[in-house]
Amino acid sequence: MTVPLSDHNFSTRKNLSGKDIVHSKNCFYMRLLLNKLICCIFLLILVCSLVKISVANTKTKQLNIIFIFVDDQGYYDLGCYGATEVATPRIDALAKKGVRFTDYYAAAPICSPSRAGLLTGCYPRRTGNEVWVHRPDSKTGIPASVLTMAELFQNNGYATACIGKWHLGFTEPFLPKNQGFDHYFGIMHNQDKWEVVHYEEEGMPLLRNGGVVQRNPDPGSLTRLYTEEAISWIKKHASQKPFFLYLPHTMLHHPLGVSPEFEGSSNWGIYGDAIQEMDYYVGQIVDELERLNIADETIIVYASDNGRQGGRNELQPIRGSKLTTYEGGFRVPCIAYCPGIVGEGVTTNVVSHAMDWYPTLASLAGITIPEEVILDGRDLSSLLIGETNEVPLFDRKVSLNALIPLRRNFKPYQEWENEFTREEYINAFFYHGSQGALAAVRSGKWKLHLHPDLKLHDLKKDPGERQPVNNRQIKRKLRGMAILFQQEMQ
Ligand SMILES: [Ca+2]
Repeated sequence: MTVPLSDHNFSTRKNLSGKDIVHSKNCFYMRLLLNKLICCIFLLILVCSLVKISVANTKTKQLNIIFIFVDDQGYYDLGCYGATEVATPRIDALAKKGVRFTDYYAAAPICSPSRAGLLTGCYPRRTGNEVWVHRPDSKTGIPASVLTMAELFQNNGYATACIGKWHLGFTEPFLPKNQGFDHYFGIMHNQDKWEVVHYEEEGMPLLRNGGVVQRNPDPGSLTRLYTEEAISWIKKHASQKPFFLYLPHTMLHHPLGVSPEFEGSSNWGIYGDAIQEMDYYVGQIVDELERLNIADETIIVYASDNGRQGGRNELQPIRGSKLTTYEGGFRVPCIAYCPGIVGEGVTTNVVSHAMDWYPTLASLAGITIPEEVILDGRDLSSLLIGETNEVPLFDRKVSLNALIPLRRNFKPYQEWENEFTREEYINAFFYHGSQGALAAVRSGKWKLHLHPDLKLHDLKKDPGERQPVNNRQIKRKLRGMAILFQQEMQ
């Protein structure tokens, strides 16, 4: 007896004569159907998995890094940090769609040590780069024994480039190509009179991998030239290796310059014009990432290498300029942006600093920092991606390089043993003057100036550092941290 499939009735045996056979055949077809269904589900799962793997393969390409390091931009000198004299819509948009730091510190109040701090993840003095700047006739730089952030990324399969001002040594061992960069384009030094004098006869060179592109380039052309080189290099690598692009601009360092189309564009003279040109060219990079469809796999960090000046109105209380150890010398704009990965529209007041980028970017790229490397930076990747809203505790491995700070030496004397924890010590920030001497310590909201007298400030109440607080216990605590830090750095 043949039972058409449409006559299947698996629940009403009584309606069928010879029901056992029918039931048996019905069962057979049911099994057949079930088998087919299972096969279909299996195939569906398989296809979905393959699609997923395929998507994953395109998206698990390691994160690209673009670090835009602007020179001498003060804390209040972007729209998103309170500037009213300039319009910076493209950089402000990065802050609006990313993470903006309110209490972020450069490693130093001057160019070379600041760059050393960023690229090594260490206080500049740990690598012998704490004093003033490297002139073109400098014989030193970052020692070969130090694994720079660029070397770390290069060793992990990244294409690497430095486009812009180097300022970290000019003899062979200290050149960008020997510090982890596959590609270099830019002026190695400042264009001020102290450095130009070295090239009096032949003129200061704009270089591409050791070859002279031009001599004594117009400072006003450099933001555009660096950006064009950066975009060309990004396009070359977008579909190949992940890339690490370090883009230390010559602007906004003196001598200032702008392209003709930005002259007079701001209400703040040539400095404001140069900021607006910078904003435009940051926008060009963002647009190119979107054209290349890699915006969501590329993190952009925008930060200044040191401060410039204090506030200009009552809403801008911090004071002090570049070279000083007041907040105005160290506290600078810093923004991180990567749609879909970095938190959106976050403003954080955690005390953070340039040395944090080394372990943070390594973690975001899935790179484990080798065991022998000691860093002063902390892995803030969990903060950036929104898993935490504070610096994570160091005894919990919340991210790949979270335990890094525990490699630092922490041996408090008996007298300091109960004054502060290891956590507080690691999270403190140590300010050094332009000649490399330890000048101040910040722990939480407290900042203690060490010279000429101990002066304590509550930065939450008094960011302008104008009303010293007499709190013996806090003074003693921060002084203890300073003493321990001096020991650690010996
Ligand atoms: Ca600088």
